[in-house]
Amino acid sequence: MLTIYSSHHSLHQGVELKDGAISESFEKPVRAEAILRQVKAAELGEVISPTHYERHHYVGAHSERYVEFLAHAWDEWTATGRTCQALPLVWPVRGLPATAMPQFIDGKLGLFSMDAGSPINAGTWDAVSASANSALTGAEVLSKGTNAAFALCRPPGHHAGREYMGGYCYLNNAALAAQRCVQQGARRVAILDIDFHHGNGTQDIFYERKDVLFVSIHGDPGVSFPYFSGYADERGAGEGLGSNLNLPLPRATTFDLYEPALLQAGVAIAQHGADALIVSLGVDTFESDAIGHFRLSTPDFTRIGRRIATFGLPTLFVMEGGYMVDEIGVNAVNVLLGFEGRA
Ligand code: OKP
Ligand code: ZN
Repeated sequence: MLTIYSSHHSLHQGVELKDGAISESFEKPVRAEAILRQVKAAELGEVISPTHYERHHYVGAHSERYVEFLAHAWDEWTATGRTCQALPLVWPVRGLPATAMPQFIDGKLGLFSMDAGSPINAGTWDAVSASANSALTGAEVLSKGTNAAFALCRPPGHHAGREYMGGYCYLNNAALAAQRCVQQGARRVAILDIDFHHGNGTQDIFYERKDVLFVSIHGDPGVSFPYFSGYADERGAGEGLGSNLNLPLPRATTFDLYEPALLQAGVAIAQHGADALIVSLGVDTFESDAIGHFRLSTPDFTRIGRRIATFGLPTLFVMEGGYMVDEIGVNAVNVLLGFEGRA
């Protein structure tokens, strides 16, 4: 299987608010480096760099003003004299009108974010655009008739909505790939999100569309991030009604409970009549993950890959979460080896 990877990801090193203090983010460069190491150790296949895409390719899945905000946020932040990472501190919650876009960067940071989990620093845009370009390149490869590819994206993307960043995410890599598949002629695309956290951003982007099915298996949002999205009764709206399927599972879910959800996802993907499948591949469902609360084991990831292969679709895997650096490589690559029938 072909892997698409850019070393530019390491230009982004975030911080997060944890236990009342600012500290290094769980979402850090060694994650992607560990996965790349395992891709090579397992001889998964060739590793290529992404093609360059101008930023208008990000518009569609995202709004133009949001893409422009991301591209210029660091310059606008430093123009105010600050050199620390940029974080939002005020949000347009219910009751605040938010009719106009603020001119000042602090206002824009709040308008275009869902939480304080996506800091912006000097290298963020380079890393974020390289990550998006990896997913776009993967979609291109798929559209040319390849059966499977792996976009080793970092930062992740599935919490990023049409007009907001959050949860370590900026541009929605999986959504951009799905959008590219449609542009290249796929009539119907399915996105299967197996990260521990609900892919609220991907759901947001395709909620009113019927050509892209979004299916997500994740920790019950009543007790897990992102809390405000991911419930089973969110089924899509307008033309997209019925094209969104959330399968929330309780804390401490093990494979015996996970497997039926995966089977149900497969049925929905078959019913949708998808020509291509994008998998938002998070391995923070691992039993000892630092922020996820499921209990999947390393061999369970191979089983997941084997099961996804039975869906019989050209498949692009797009890396999302997973926070145990020692195991992230083996767990992610096990999904890919299982898919290929090599494990
Ligand atoms: C990103 B992805 C942990 C708080 C969790 C954000 C989680 C983002 C997960 N102390 N904050 O879906 O893996
Ligand atoms: Zn996650």
